[in-house]
Amino acid sequence: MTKLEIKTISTKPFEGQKPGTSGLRKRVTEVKDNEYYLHNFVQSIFNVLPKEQLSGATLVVGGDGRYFNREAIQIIFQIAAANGVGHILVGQNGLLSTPAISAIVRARKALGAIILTASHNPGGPKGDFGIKYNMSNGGPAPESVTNAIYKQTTEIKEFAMATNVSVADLGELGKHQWDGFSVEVIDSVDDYLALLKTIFDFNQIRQLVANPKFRFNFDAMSGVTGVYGHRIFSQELGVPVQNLINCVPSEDFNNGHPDPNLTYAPELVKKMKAGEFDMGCASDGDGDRNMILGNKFFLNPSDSVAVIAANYKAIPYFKSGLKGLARSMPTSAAMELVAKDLNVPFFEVPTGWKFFGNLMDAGTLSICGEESFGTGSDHIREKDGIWAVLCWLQILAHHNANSASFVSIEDIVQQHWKHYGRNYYSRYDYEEIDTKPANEMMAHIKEQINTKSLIGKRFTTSANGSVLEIASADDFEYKDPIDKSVSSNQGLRIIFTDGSRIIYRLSGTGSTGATVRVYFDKYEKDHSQLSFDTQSHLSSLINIGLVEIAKLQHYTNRNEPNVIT
Ligand code: VG1
Ligand code: CO
Repeated sequence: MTKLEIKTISTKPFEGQKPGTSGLRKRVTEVKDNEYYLHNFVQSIFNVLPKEQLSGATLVVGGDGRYFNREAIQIIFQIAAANGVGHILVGQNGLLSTPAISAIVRARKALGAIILTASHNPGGPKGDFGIKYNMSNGGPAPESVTNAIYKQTTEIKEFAMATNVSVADLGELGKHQWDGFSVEVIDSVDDYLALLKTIFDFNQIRQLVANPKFRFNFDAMSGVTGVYGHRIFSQELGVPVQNLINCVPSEDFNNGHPDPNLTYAPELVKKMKAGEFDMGCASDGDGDRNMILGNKFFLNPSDSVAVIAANYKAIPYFKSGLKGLARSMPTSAAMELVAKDLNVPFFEVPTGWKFFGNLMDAGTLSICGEESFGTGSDHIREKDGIWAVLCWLQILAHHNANSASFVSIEDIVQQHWKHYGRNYYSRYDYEEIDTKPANEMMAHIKEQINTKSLIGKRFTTSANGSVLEIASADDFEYKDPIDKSVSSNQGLRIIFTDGSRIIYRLSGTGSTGATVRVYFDKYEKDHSQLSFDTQSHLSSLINIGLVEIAKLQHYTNRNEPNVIT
């Protein structure tokens, strides 16, 4: 058997290799043009993993298929082999969705995974590259680990690589063997599909898909889920292939922005607005996000996860009940109403999926979500776009099993609002703002929080002259109930006496400049208040948030957000 030819190479630290909300995300140019940029980061990951665990371990490697992933995968093979890793499972053509990786790590009892994705950020030679480490539970590394990796990147002096390791054809399934090291190219979908089949009733969903009253459309946004869409929706569930759009993974997402929202998925949004389909869905570059639309109806992600939780009985996986429910802090408060109603524990965590993992591992969390089109459960430790689509298919199948007229997504959501009340909710994103003014604006808000000048402040709303009064304001801090670790500075919160909320955060997933996110949430219980247009119903709160409290235009010189959700 071929012996590994291991070399140690000297290097110098690069600045700024600090993982953000979800891994390290950088412009491809920065990664490619700086020799050993990627090598340093990968070696730093191995430097923090205990040697005895690393030795002979199995690692999963794959990504969303973006530009530079193929080269990066070969580099990871070489550094992993030199660091004692025994076995690497890599997706065919290097493709694995983030949720599929989580499923594979768990099913195959791997030590962890290296995921190559910048998720919803654009790709291509001028786009972004991303890399992230996941742990043996299949979830993103917690802050203690990412901080340790970052520390290594600031001190690194050398890395090791096995120069004779490479796999020329990642398209062919099978095993490549060296002395003490192997790479196995595996099917991108098999393990993940096997898991989904234990969660859902595929037969019941097949019947829904075959119902002529139900028209379904899926948009993979030229990301990795094209592969999964073909296999799961088409081959397994019978969706006609012509109803799968942008389902060929592309290195630059077909020159698009693989972020499933109302701005960046225009093709799908147009069809749904025209009433061409009863359910339209999209996922992001790496397949962990989902957007679901009904016929001429926008399903807000915060509502989506709350409705899934309320309808848990339709989904076989949850047949023995729910352990608990959770949402990220800026996500609308719809979820806790469901938790209260079902009498199960509820948790509010900071933005980023890594915060849900401990609760799931401790057996206290079943379903959770983020307003940013992220929805998931404890079947894995990542959010899961295809899973969310299947949840909705299953819920629709359940409601339509014995119904003469078609029960739509909108019908189900309206029913939900009647029972629980409605959280009008919107997020404004201001992208590519200079870091300085963005920080100054946040400091301006923080100052008002620190001096307690906001508490008791009253605003007369333009709509009907009613008064909104601020009850509390803080900088969100989270203490993990399981490992007791504390995460500070997780977003500025303004809470009003009627429960309305305004939240300010700076994005932690961008590669350059700053993105300001402002979130608005207003609850209405009265049945006469459930059918307003979201933007007009929130207009007073939005004005208070942008003008009165943040002085956003003054600081950022921006009139309009890039994206409104
Ligand atoms: C954004 C979202 C957050 C999500 C994160 C990763 O983070 O707001 O909810 O968990 O992206 O999603 P930020 O820091 O930019 O607000 V993904 O699909 O990019 O891995
Ligand atoms: Co993603």
